[in-house]
Amino acid sequence: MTDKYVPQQIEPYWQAKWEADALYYAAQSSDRPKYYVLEFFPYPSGDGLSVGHVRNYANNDVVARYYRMRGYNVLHPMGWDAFGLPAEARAIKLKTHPAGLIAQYAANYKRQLMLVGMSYDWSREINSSAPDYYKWTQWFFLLLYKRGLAYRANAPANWCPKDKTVLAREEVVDGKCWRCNTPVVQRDLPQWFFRITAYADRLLDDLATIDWPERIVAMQRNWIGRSRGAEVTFTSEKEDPIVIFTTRPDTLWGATFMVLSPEHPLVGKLTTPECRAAVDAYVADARTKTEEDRTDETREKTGVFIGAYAVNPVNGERIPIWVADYVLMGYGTGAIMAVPAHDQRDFEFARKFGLEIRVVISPGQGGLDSDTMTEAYPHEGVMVNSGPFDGTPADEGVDKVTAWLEQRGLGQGVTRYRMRDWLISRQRYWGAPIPIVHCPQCGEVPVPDEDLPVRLPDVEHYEPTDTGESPLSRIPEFVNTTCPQCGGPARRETDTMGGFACSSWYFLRFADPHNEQAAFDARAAAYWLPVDLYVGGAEHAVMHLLYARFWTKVMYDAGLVGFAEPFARLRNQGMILASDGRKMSKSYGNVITPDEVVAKHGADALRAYEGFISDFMLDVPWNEDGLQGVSRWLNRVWRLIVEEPPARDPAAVADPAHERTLRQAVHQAIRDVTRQIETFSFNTMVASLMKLTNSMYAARDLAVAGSPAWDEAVVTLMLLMAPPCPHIAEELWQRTGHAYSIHRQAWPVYDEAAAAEDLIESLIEIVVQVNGKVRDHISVAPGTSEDDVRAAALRAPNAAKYVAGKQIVKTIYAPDKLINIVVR
Ligand code: ANZ
Ligand code: ZN
Repeated sequence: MTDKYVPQQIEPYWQAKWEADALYYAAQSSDRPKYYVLEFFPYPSGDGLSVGHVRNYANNDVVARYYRMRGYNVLHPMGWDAFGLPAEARAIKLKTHPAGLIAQYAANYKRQLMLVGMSYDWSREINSSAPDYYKWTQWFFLLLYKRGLAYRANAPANWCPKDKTVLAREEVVDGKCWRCNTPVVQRDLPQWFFRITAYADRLLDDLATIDWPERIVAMQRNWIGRSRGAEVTFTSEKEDPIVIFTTRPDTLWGATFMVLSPEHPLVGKLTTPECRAAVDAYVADARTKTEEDRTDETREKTGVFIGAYAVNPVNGERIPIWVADYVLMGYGTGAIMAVPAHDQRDFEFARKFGLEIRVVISPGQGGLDSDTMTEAYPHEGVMVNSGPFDGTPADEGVDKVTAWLEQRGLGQGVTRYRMRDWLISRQRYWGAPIPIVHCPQCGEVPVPDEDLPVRLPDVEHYEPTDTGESPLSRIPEFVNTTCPQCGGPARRETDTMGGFACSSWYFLRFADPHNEQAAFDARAAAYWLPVDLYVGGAEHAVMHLLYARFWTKVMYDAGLVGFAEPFARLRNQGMILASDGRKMSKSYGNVITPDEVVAKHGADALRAYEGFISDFMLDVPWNEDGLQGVSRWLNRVWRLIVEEPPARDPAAVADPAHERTLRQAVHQAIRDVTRQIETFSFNTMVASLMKLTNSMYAARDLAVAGSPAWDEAVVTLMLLMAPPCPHIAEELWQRTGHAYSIHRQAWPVYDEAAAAEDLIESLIEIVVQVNGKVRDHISVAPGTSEDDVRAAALRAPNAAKYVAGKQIVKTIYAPDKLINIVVR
C-alpha cells in the first residue's frame, strides 16, 4: 500500500463501494426527519458538464452529506430534462434520433457526476422524455384542461424562423430567439396556453412565504407586474368610447394627447382619410417589431397622428389621437392618455413631435417649468392645474380621483398584470404530445386517462415544417384516430408541449419515481415535499421557477398535495468564468471539464475548490493556483494523519495549555463549519478546514500528538471534511482504524466552552517548584483541580528533568498560584 496521497487510486474504489452498498439510497421513513436537496435537473448536452456546472452540484452535495450526518433522511436525486429543441436540432443535424442522443448524453453526464463523487440516490433517476414519465406530464396537462386552465386560442405568436417554432415570451431575448439568436417575427397561429394569469395574485402573495434570493423574488414580482390603477373612458369626436388604462389618475388634467396601440381596433375606424396612408404604413411596420424592441426605453419614439381627437372626460378638453408602437395592445386596454410632464415615454414623444407638456404635479419648492424641463417628473408632489383637486397630495389623489371618476361613471379602479398566459404548444417533434383529439362532431376531446401516454411515434423524419404545423401532422398513423367520445374519425392534436411542462413537476416524481398508477403517491409526496433546498442558476427566475410554483398551486387546489409552494429555500450559484475572465464556451476553446481536473488533482480537490473559489452567488474566474492550493492542503491533511507523528522527545512533554489551544481550534472549527454549510458559505468553510489543519500542525510540533485532544482533532477533521471531500475522508477514516463508513457517522458536537475565545486569555500561569526552587511555568484554566495541575506540572519539561528518577514525597499546592513538588 502506497502511503502517498493518490486521489485517482482511492476515489474510484470508494465510489464503487458506496454505489454497491447503496449508501445514499433514500428510503421513505417515518421515524426520521427528512431533508430534500435538489439541483435543477439538467438538460443533457453533447458537450458534457464543465467545472461551471459542477459548482452547484458539488456544493449542494456538501449540504446533502451534512444533513445525512445530522441524522436526517436525505433525498438527493438526479434526472434528465430530456425533451426540447437543442437535442432535436442536434439529432436532425446528425441524422439520428433524439432519444438515442439523449441517452448517450445523459450517460455521459451521469459518468461525470459519479466521477466527482456526488451522493445521489441513482435508483430514482428519471428522464422526462421517457413514456412512463411524459404519461404523467400529459395527465397534468389534462388536469389543467379539466380545471379550465389549459385552452387553445388564436394568438399572435413569437415565431423563430430558424427553429421554426413558436417561442414563449420569456424565450425571446432582445427580440431574438434565446437558443439561436435569430430575430423573432410575429405570426398568428392557434396555440395552447396555460392560464397562469388566474394565479397571478397567489403567485405574488406567496413569495412572502419562501426563502428565496431577493433578486429572484423581485424578478418574479416584476414579471407578474401587478399594477393598481384606473380605466377611464375618453370619447372620440364620433362619440366612440376609448377606454385607457392609467396607474396615475391623479395626472388626468395633464393629458395633452392620446396614444393608441397600432393593433388597437379603433385605429382603422378613427383615422381620417388624409392620414390613412401614413397610419397604414406605420401599423404595417409595427407588426414586424417584437414587443422587446417596442418597449426598449432607449429607442427613439416613433408614431403618427391619425387625424382624430378625443375628449378628456374630466375637463372636456379636445386632445389629438396618435398611434405609436410603444403602446402595446396586450397590456391594459391598448390605449393611453399621454401625460408628458410626468411620464418619460410621453415626454420624449411630446418633445419629438412638438406636443404640449402641462405640469399637473408640483414637487413643491420652485415648481416645474414645462418649457425648460429636460425630462418627465414622475415623482410625488402636490396636484396643480387639476380643477377640484388642486392642492391634493398626488399619492392621495390616486384614490380620490378614482372615487370621483366612479361616482360620475367616468371610470373605475382596476388591477392589471403584466404577466400573460403561458404559451405551451410547440410545433416540434421532440416533446410530450398534447393529449387532445379534435373531433368534427364533438370538438376538442381530452384523451382518456387509460389511453395515456399518447406516444411520440418513432419515426425517421421529424424536421420542422415551414407552415407552422408540427412535424407530427405529417404522420398519418399518428394524426388519424377515433374520437374517444363518439367513436367517429378524428384528428390528434399535433403540437407538443414545451419542456417547461416537464420540469414543472419533476421534483414530485423524485418522491415516487417508479409509480405506474399515479404521478406520485400522496403519502410519498407528503413525506418528501416541499423541496427543502433547491439550487440552480438565476436564468430560470421567471420561467421554470414560476411555472413550477403555478403547477404546484394547481395540484394544491386539486387536493393532490398539501403545500402550495414547491421550493422552501432557493439559492443561485454564480457563473464560473474561464481564467481569462470570459464565459466558458466551446467557441472560445476555454472550457475546463471536471474530467481533466479530476485526472490531475482528484475529485476531492475539485469539490473543495468549487467551494473555495468564491462566494457561491458570485461570478468568478477559474484559477489554477487556487486549485493547486486546495490540492496542497489535501496533501497536508494526508501527511498529518497518515504519517506517524514525529518521534517524541520523552523530555518534550505536552503542555496542557497547548492541548487546550488545540481543543479550542477543533471546537471553533465545528462551530464555524456547521454555520458555514448552513449559510452556503462554502468558501469560508474550506478556509476553516485549512485553519484547523494548520492548528493541528502547530500542535503536533508542540508535541500534543498522541494526547486525547490530538485524537479528538484527527477524528473531527475527518468528519468535517466528509461532506466536501468524501473520498479522502473515507480513506483516512479507514486508515485510522474506524468502522466504515464515515458518511454514516454523526456530525461532531460543538462544545461551546472549549471553543470560547476568552479561554486562552484567561489561563493563569502557575509556578512549578521542585523542592522549593522555581523550575518551570505552566498555564491552566482558573480553578483547575490539584490533581490536574500536578499532572501538568510533571509534564512540564524543565520540572520533569528535576523529578526524573526521584521519588515524590508530597506536593504543596497554592491554588491558581504555585505548586511545589517535594522529591527525594
Ligand atoms: C398616464 C400616466 C401618467 C402614466 C404618469 C404613468 C405616469 P405600469 O406601472 O407598468 O402598469 N400604459 C398603460 N397601458 C399601456 C400599454 N398598453 N402600453 C404601454 N404603456 C401603457 O404602467 C402603467 C402606465 O403605463 C399607465 O399609466 C400608462 O401610462 C402606461 F405620470 O397613464 B400612465
Ligand atoms: Zn367525437
